[in-house]
Amino acid sequence: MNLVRRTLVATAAALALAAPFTSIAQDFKPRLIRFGYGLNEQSNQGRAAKVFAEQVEKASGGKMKLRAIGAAALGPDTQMQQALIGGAQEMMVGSTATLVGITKEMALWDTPFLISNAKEADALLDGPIGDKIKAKLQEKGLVGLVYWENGFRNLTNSKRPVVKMEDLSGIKLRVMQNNVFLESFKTLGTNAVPMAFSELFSALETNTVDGQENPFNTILSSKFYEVQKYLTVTNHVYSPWIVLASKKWWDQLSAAEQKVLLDAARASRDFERKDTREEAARAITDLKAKGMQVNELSPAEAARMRSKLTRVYATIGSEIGMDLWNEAQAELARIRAKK
Ligand code: TK8
Repeated sequence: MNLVRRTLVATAAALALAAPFTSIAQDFKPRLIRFGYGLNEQSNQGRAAKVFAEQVEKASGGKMKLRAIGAAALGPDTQMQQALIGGAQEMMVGSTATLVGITKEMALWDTPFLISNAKEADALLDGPIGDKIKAKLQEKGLVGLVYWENGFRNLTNSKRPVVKMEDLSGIKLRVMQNNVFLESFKTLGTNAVPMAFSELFSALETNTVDGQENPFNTILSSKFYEVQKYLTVTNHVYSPWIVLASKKWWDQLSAAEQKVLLDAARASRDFERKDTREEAARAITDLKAKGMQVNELSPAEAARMRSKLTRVYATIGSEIGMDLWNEAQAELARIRAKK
């Protein structure tokens, strides 16, 4: 290497080193971001929130501090959503199901048996349909960053093993604050009661309700096995979580700050899905070890429940609009054809 080239290389290297620091000074203000979530720190939600916080802090050179606040300490999902819209809180992660009152298109994700495996979930949520629904949040004062996996939901109760549909009759079942879930579980014969997740453990403990439905991960991390004897593997719906920002607040951020949050949100999503799937794969064994009695439905009973539940499809179609419903079905067909 001659001297000129060597000098050029050295200068380029020095610039490359210096560049991130100058841009951090210019593009990043000190920010404190409150990131609320509903489950506890030891849950899949808590672990991914921690990864998100670390990435944000690292990528902003310590300028942006993301404080992850779990166990609904900032309020249940619906309350945090309102705080974001008003600009009183910066960020959260929560269920899409509790967002339906704000953005009705979110009800697509409540469709029983819409998604049948992880590959379909990722492709649909991260593709044009997921983006379109996420974009609808903006006009309501929210920014949707990424979808995390809550997971396939299963049924627990303290009364009896659910072997056939009739076993559900009269069971007081907590559902999320969402009409599709309410209608679905009424259709199956339960006495369905909408309730915030933050009230659920004590409602189960005091027998205010007999049962609930959530993914294996949540049944484990929220210790529902302490107050629920029976677990029925129903996989009746795939639930996403969504990472949200207050639009009022988001619009004040620099492009560099927004990029840090988006990149970190994507990294947290990839971590969260992997972690959730690994935990879910071990969960039945773990829940049995904790004393739960687990049963799978016979194919005939599963088919009966399924055909009852698909009756709510008409309600969802009219709620989200038939155009979006048809687009989602077509997109799913494309995903399935790809293999
Ligand atoms: C946690 C909830 C939870 C959801 C529910 O805040 O409410 O049952 O599945 O994950 O969003």
